[in-house]
Amino acid sequence: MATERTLSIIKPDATRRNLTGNINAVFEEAGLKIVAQKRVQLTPAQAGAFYAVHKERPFYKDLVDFMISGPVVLQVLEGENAVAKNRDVMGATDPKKAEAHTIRARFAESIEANSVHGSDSAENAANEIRFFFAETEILP
Ligand code: IDP
Ligand code: MG
Repeated sequence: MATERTLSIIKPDATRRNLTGNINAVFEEAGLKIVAQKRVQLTPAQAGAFYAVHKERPFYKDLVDFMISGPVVLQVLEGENAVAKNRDVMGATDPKKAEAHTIRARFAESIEANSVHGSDSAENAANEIRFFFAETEILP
């Protein structure tokens, strides 16, 4: 298994409830190392471009509004199989369908306000990391 990097976002529902540390503990206990992290307020343009793949979906506008409703924590996670491992610890998109130990089962408010984003492939991870971070900001 190769060492990989993935992009994680702690979403506004979770920053609002002061859950950054609880969520980071899950990543670290799973063997994912937080090699870059910054708390930012996304602009509408940034959130819209980041989720452009969902532009035609009925939930797109609400999703962008939600993602700019408060600060997010942008992160690069590194570890063995980091993309799949992060998806495992996140749990299913809909917290009602997520396994009990996962971040979304434990912390998410709804299918939209589901506390975390994680890249879904190595290729998307590379693009998403580049969207938010300069290489000099990533410190393994
Ligand atoms: P993922 O975050 O598990 O990869 P995606 O299908 O890529 O799920 O959807 C991106 C985000 O859009 C979700 O995390 C969630 O915030 C939101 N979303 C997805 N499906 C729905 C829906 O049916 N209603 C409302 N929001 C949704
Ligand atoms: Mg996705």
